[in-house]
Amino acid sequence: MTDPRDAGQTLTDGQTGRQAEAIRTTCPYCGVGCGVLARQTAQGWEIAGDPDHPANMGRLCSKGAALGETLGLEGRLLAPQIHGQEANWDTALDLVAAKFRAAIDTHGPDAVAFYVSGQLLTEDYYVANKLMKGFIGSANIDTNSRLCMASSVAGHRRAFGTDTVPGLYEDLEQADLVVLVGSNLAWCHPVLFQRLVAAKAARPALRVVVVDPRRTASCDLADLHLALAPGSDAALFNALLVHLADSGKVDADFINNINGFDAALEAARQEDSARCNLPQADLEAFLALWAGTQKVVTVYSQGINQSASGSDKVNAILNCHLATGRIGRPGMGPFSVTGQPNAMGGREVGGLANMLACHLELEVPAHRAAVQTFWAAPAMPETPGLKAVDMFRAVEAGTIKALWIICTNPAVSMPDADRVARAIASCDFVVVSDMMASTDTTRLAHVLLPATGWGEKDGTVTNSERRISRQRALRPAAGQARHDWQILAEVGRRMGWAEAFAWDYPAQIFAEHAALSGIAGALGSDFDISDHAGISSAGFDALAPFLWPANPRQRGGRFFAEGRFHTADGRARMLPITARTPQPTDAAHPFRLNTGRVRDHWHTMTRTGLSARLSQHLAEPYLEIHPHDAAALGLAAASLAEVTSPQGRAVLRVLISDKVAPGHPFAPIHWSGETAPTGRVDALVPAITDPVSGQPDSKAAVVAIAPFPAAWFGYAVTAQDLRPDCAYWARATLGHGGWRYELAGTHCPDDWGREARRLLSVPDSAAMQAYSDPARGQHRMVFTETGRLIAALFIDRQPVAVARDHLASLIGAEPERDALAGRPAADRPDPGATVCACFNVGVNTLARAIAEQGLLSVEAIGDALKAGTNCGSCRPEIKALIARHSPAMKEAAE
Ligand SMILES: Nc1nc2c(c(=O)[nH]1)N[C@H]1C(S)=C(S)[C@@H](COP(=O)(O)OP(=O)(O)OC[C@H]3O[C@@H](n4cnc5c(=O)[nH]c(N)nc54)[C@H](O)[C@@H]3O)O[C@H]1N2
Ligand SMILES: Nc1nc2c(c(=O)[nH]1)N[C@H]1C(S)=C(S)[C@@H](COP(=O)(O)OP(=O)(O)OC[C@H]3O[C@@H](n4cnc5c(=O)[nH]c(N)nc54)[C@H](O)[C@@H]3O)O[C@H]1N2
Ligand code: SF4
Ligand SMILES: [Mo]
Repeated sequence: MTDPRDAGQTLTDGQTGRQAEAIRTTCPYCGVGCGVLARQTAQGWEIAGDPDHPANMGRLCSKGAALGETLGLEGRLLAPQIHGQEANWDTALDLVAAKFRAAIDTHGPDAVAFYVSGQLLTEDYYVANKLMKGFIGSANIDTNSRLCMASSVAGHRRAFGTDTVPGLYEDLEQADLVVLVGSNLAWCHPVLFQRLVAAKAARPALRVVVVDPRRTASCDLADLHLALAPGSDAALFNALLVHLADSGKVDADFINNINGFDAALEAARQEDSARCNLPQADLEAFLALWAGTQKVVTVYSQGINQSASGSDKVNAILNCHLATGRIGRPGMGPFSVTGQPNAMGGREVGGLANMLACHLELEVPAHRAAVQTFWAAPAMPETPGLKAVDMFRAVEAGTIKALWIICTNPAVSMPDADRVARAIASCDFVVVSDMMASTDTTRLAHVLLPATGWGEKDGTVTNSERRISRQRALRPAAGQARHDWQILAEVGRRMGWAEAFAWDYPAQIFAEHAALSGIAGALGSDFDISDHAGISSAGFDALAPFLWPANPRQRGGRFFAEGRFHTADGRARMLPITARTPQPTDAAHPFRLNTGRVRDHWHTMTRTGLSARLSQHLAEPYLEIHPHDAAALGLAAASLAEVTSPQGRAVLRVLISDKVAPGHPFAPIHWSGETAPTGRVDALVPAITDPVSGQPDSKAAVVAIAPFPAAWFGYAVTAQDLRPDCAYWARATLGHGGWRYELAGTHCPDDWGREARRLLSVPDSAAMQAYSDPARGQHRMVFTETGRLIAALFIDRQPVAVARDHLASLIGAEPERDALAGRPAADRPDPGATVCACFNVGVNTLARAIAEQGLLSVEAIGDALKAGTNCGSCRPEIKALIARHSPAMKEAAE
C-alpha cells in the first residue's frame, strides 16, 4: 500500500515561512463534511480548516477544531477480546465466521443481522452491504441512519423516484429566503450556518425563518421564528400549498411534470392550520414571504425526520417546492441536511435494509439481477430486511441468533434504549466493532473487535451536498486495530467467499463501487460515479473532493430543474398529506419531551468526551423547562428532576428557560452509562415509528416530571476514573488526567469523611482536610497525598455553589489554603463554564468584560478576548450575555 502521507501536500506556513507537511482529510463529525488540514508538530496534531475545500473554505467549528485532542490512546480498544479476555485476531475472526456460519446453516440467513452506521466510510459500508445482501443472502443490514435520515430517503423516493438531494450548499447563499425547519443549524451544522451568517451579512435582504418549537441558537439569525406546536409541520406546509395555489404561485409549466397535484391540494385544503398554534400574523407573514420569494431554500432535519409521520412531513415540504418549480435551480430547493459524516454515502451503498447498492431497489427484479451478476453473488434477498427497531425486537424474540454491531452505540441511541440493551444482552452471539473499549454497547459483546478511528482510516465520505471527499490516515493504527472494511472482508473470506472479498486497499473497493454505479446509471439511477471506475491507488490517494454524479452524462450540478425525475414516467409525484397528531399526552404523562443535540458534543460522546474544552460548554445532562412548568412542579433552578415515561426513567439537571414552550421541555441525547447513567434520554423514548420509513419518533416522548428527592448534592474532582456508587452522578474530563463529578444522593451518611473516601475511592493513606457546617448540611473535604490534591468533595443540601473550574485546576497541584474555600484568591478570578470552546473563554470572564470594560458588541468582545472569532458558534450566546450583563441594558430594563 502506498504511504498515505504521500497524499499530503506540502504547504508553506505563511507567517514563518517554515515548511511543514499537512495532510488533507475530512472531519469525522457532521454532514457538512469540512476539509481538514492536519499537521504534526512537536506538541501533537495541529488541526486547521482546509481553505481549498469547497464545503468549508478554511472554516472549522469547535468540534472539528478540537480533533487533535481526541487522538490519544485513552480509552481505545487496542486488541480483540472474546468474553472480556484478550484474544488474537485469527481466533476472534474464526469465531465470528464460525458462529455466523452456524446460525445461517441451522436457522437460515435471516437469523443473522448487521447493525451499522453513517459514520463508516463508504468502503467499509460497501463491504458490509455486499457481505450481507450478496453472500449471506439476507437483507438484515440496517443502520443508525434509520434513526436519522430514513424519512428523508422515503420522502425523496416517493416524490422523485430516487433518494436525491437536488441542491448545493451555495444555494443557501444564493437564496433570498432560507427556511430552517426542525434544524438547529447553528449547533449541528455550524460551518454551513456560518456560511449563511456571512451571506446575510453581505446581503441583508436575505431572509431567514426558523420553524422550531424551541428558540434555538439558530434563531439568532432569524427574521421570523415560528414556534409551532410540536409535530404540526405537515399542517404548516399544507397551509402553504393552499396559499401558493390561491395566490397564483403554482408554476403551470412545471406541474406538467408532476403527478398528484390536484389530490395533494385537495388534501391540503382539508387541513386546519390552527393545529400549528401560531399567532395568525406570524403564519400569514410566513406564507406571504415564502409565496412571494422565488429563490427559497427549505432546509430540514431531525425536527422533521424523527417523527411518526416524518415521511409525510418531508413530502409536505417537497410538495411546495414541486408545485412552484422551485427546485434544482440556483438558490432554490428543498434541502435535507445529513447528520453523520457519511450518512449520504451509506445511502449510496444501500446500507438501509430496503435498498440495494447505488440507489438501486431491492424489490425491483432487474436491479437485483444486475447487482447479483456484478457481484457474482450466490444468493440475493428478494424482500427488505428488518429495520432498526424491528431488528432489535427480533433480537429480543430470539429469532436473530448472531448480531454484529459496527460503529454505533444502540444501547444508548435507540429509542426504548433499556429494552434494546436487554435484547442485545440476551442474544446468543454479539460482535461489536468499535474504536473504544468501554461503551454501553461494547459492554454487551461476546466478541469485541478493535477498529481504527479517524486519523487512521483511509477512504471516502459523502456530505450533505453530494460531495465525495477523502479521509486520509495521519498515522498508523492504534494497537492491533484494523480497518472496518478489512475486518468485514476477513470474515467474508473465512465464510468461504475468498474471491469476492479479496481487496488489499480501499481504492479497490471504491473502484468496484464506482464500476457498479455505472451499471446502475444505465438502469436509470441518479448515483453514477463511473468516471472513477478505473481509479488507481495513486489516483485515490490524490482524489480531490468532487460532487456526484460523475459520469460522461453529468458531472456535479443540481437535479430536476428541467422537470425530469427518476420515476417510471419521468414525472415527480406530489402526495396528499394529512397531518397527524403525535402520541397524545395523558394525565399520568402530561409533558412532551423534545430531544436533540448540544453545540460541543457528538452523540454518545465517545470522542468529544475526551476533550476538556468541549466538555465545559454543557458539562451535564439537563432538562430545559419553561419557568411556568418549573414553578408548578416545584423545581428549583439547578436542582435535579426525575423524568419518567412508560419506557423508563432519567434524572436530569434543571435548566429553567423560556426558550422552550410550557409543556414541551428539551433534553440533550449525549450522556450514557459511561458519563451519567441516569442521563440516558433514550431510556424514556418509545419506539414508535413512521409506517413508511421505519424512523422512530425521537422528539415527542410523553413523560412525567417530578423533583428528584435529593438529600444532598455534591461536586467532586478526582484524579481517578470512577463510577461513584450514589443515586446520581455525571462526569466530565478535566483533560489532564482528572475528572469532575456532579453527584447527588437520597440519604445523608453519618460520617461524611468516610463516605467521601468510599464515593471517590480515596486510599486510607491520603490525608483529609475538612470543613463542616452540619446545620446547613455543608461539608467540604480535600484529600492530599504527598502534599498534592488527589480528590475533593463539596456537599450541600442545595445544589453546590462552588467555583468549579478553580477546584478542578487544583488536581495534582499542591493545594493552596483556599482549596477548602472553594473559590480562588481574588487575583485569579474563576473563568466559569466555557462559552467559546475555540479560545476557552468562560462565562464569568465574558460577564466581567461586559460589565466592567463596557464591551457591548460581539465584535468588541472578539477584539478583546478572541471569543467568537474562530468558528462563531458561540456568538449567539455572547450576544445573550451582553443583553444580560451590560450596565446599559440593565438600566434600560429598570
Ligand atoms: N454538535 C453536534 N452536531 C451534530 C451532531 C451532534 O451530535 N452534535 N449530530 C449530527 C447528526 S447525526 C444529526 S442527525 C444532526 C441533527 O441536526 P438537527 O436536526 O439540527 O438537530 P436536533 O437537535 O436533533 O434537532 C433539531 C431541532 O428539531 C426541533 N424539533 C423538535 N420537534 C420538532 C417539531 O415537531 N417540528 C419542528 N419543526 N422542529 C422540531 C428541536 O427543537 C431541535 O432544535 O446533527 C449533526 N450535527
Ligand atoms: N432521543 C433521541 N435519540 C437519538 C437521536 C435524537 O435526536 N434523539 N438522534 C439519532 C441520530 S440522528 C443518530 S445519527 C444516532 C447516533 O447514535 P450512535 O451512532 O449510537 O452514536 P455515536 O456515539 O456516534 O456512536 C458511534 C460509535 O462508533 C464508534 N466509532 C467511531 N469511529 C469508529 C470507526 O471508525 N469504526 C468503528 N467500528 N467504530 C467507530 C464510537 O466510539 C461510538 O461508540 O442517535 C439517534 N438517537
Ligand atoms: S461543521 Fe464542524 S463538525 Fe461539521 S464537518 Fe465542519 S468542522 Fe466537522
Ligand atoms: Mo443523525
